[in-house]
Amino acid sequence: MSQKVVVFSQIDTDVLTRLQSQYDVVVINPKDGDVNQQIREQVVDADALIGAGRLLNESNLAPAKQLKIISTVSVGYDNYDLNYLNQEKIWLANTPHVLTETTADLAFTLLVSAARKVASLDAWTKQGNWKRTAGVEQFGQDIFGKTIGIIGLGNIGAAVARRGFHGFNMNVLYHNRREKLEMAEALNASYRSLEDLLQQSDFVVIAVDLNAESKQLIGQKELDLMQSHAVLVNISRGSVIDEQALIETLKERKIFAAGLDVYQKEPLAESELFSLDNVVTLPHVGSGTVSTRKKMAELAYKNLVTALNGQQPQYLVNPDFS
Ligand code: 8YV
Repeated sequence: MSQKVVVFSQIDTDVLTRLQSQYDVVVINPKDGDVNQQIREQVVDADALIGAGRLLNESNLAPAKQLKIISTVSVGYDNYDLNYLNQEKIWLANTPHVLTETTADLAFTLLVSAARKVASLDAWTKQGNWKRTAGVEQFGQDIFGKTIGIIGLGNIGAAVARRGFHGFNMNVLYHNRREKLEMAEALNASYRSLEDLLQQSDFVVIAVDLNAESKQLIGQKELDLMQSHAVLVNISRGSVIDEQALIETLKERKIFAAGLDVYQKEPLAESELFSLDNVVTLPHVGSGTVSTRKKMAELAYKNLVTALNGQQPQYLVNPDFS
């Protein structure tokens, strides 16, 4: 009797084909009706789940009788109820490292685009507004030699720091739950309190994991500490920022601009953000290159197969269900 794998979101086709050659695979298709109901029905005799971007908790996992692992095609895992998975002794495996540089590239893409008004000036030009030499209305902010403040000095935050220091000769500040002295020294980064980082940075990049401590970490009080020429970039999770406070801050032009890849509710179907010319909005594409998503899918596949073969996967979020 082959083991059953439920695929709960779109994954790399090569990986899907490999799974289908090894296991009894069921692919959840939103066109077939309510996805959570499909998960509840299919998870009953499933041995593994693979996918990303969906809330998995007791409400849709409770019927599972023999679920051994959820292999997420993501490094973040805030959309999984880890307490429930630990209680039910269900492994959660993720895909760190392979997406670090790609996501850091996207952070700088947002930083530069927001600083130099790339998105709004592209639209302005294409609408035929360029009638004479561009003037102060079209000017942006310098980046080279400025100060970048990174909130969250994990793998992605460190990659952002390297780009700032080596690529743009920036003065690198960081805030983290705890100081990372060795890493900071290697990155030429200086620790600051959150308040000092927000006050001293020309560019603030949020690269934290979403957890109880970082949820709503950046509210109106924190935004009000930023300089009027400063740019805020968020590549972490939308819920790290009070999104309405950010909208008001941008509407009142209390900061220069923002570059966002993540939002409190995704997909972002409608938002006041869409009417603002000082925010760049991307659709959660931090790791969104073909090669990186393939690497993530292959790593998630390897985690799943290892677990179904009775061994402990390399990248377990909860190795001892703690
Ligand atoms: C994922 C991400 O593709 O890895 C993460 O945590 O945010 C992205 O790389 C996204 O989470 C999938 O929904």
